Amino acid sequence: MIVRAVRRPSHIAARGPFRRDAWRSPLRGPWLTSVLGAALLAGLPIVALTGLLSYAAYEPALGRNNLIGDPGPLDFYVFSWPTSPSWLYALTQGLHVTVGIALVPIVLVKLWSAMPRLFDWPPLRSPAHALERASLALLVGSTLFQFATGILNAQLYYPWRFSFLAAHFYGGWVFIAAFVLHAAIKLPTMRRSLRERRLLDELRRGLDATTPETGDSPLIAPAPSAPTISRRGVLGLTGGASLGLLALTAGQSVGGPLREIALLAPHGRDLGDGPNDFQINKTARSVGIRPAQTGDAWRLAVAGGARPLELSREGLLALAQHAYELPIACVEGWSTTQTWSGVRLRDLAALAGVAAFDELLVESLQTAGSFRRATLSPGQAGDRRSLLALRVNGADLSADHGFPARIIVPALPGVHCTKWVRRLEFKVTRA
Ligand code: HEM
Ligand SMILES: Nc1nc2c(c(=O)[nH]1)N[C@H]1C(S)=C(S)[C@@H](COP(=O)(O)O)O[C@H]1N2
Ligand SMILES: [Mo]
Repeated sequence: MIVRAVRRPSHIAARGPFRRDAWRSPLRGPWLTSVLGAALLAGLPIVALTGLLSYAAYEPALGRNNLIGDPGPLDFYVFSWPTSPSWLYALTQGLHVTVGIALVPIVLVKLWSAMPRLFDWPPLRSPAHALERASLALLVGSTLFQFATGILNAQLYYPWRFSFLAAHFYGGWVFIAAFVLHAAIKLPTMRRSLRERRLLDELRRGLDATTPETGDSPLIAPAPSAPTISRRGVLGLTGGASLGLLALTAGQSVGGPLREIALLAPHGRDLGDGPNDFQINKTARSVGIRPAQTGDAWRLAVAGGARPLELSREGLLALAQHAYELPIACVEGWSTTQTWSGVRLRDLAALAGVAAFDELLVESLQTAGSFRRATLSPGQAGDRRSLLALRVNGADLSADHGFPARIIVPALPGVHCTKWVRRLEFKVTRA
């Protein structure tokens, strides 16, 4: 037969990690992998969904704040990001980053538990097998990529040349597709395996009672070595590490006493003085804001209406002042709630004779860097709590917190709470 004449990979002996008996851990098996898989099935969808929500939150006017470029087919926005509740973005992005970080140990141990499957031999048995392996490669690759880029970004560390947002966004879609496929394929196996052993029983078993799983799963070592840790030990260490990361991270978003132990929070926690003593991402000096620019000569321009304005800080302080307790919620997961006071954006619009607008363009004194401009939707600029803030907690804004004026809008991602505002332009973009 012709087929016989072709030398097929199955005739080549497996070597190294491709040999099934190279994998010796007596703990590996579908049950352990399923328990870890179930934890990820609960946690990863939260991370993926809140990631997409973050993308939507950036986006008051389609395409405007999209740093990636023109909206494409993956950029579906079914709603305009709301301003209530004011802590919405602090919650969604806090979950994204905190749950993501807490899942790290589970992802790694899950990868360890399923490792033999990454070394299937022969590597490609059939078209179906090839497809399954391709989807696994995408799943593992995109997971590692999302975690690595996300964590480094939240640490403000960019050891790469590509755009984090574009890479993390499209990587997110690859992950979602591969994850849904993987979960759908594995769900029956997972349910069957979880029924075979009860978690509570397994948690009672010490090292002595730790025996290999039984069955014909390729995860089970054909020649297991003696156990050096129980399944209880592995799950305890993994869960403990996960809870430990949670405890050291959550405080940066939750606040209160937990903030004191948010040791993994990337930013210093005592950068200001008195009422201005709360988190600072970028200092005035670090982005090149000079005291001369923010002194008496500073004017706020308000454009786009029938009566363009130039207002000094005194002029702004002479207008009706309003105070609200609102969070700044950074895309990197941390947030901080303070009492801001200043002039309502909608009052400024009215004063400048703005009739209707599609977006509010905010420009900073800052000339370089990504966060010097932002656009707000009419809903965001029109909320009565949306301020051009001049003071915080009863004191003038400090230079680092955006003196003379900064944007504070409920539920707005922190990146758009522009500091050192120089100009507001109410724009009509639709004919
Ligand atoms: C399963 C994995 C993940 C998926 C599917 C995912 C998805 C997303 C998406 C779609 C965005 C919005 C991007 C944009 O606005 O263009 C985002 C933002 C973000 N993600 Fe993830 N992500 C994942 C894991 C993580 C992890 C583990 C971290 C770690 C801390 C993380 C940190 C971040 C940060 C900091 C942002 C905000 C970036 C910015 O706007 O500057 N992500 N994520
Ligand atoms: N002009 C300007 N405004 C800015 C930024 C900036 O770098 N420049 N950083 C933004 C980001 S990312 C956040 S989270 C909030 C709060 O950052 P802060 O702690 O540096 O004030 O301010 C935003 N406003
Ligand atoms: Mo931020």
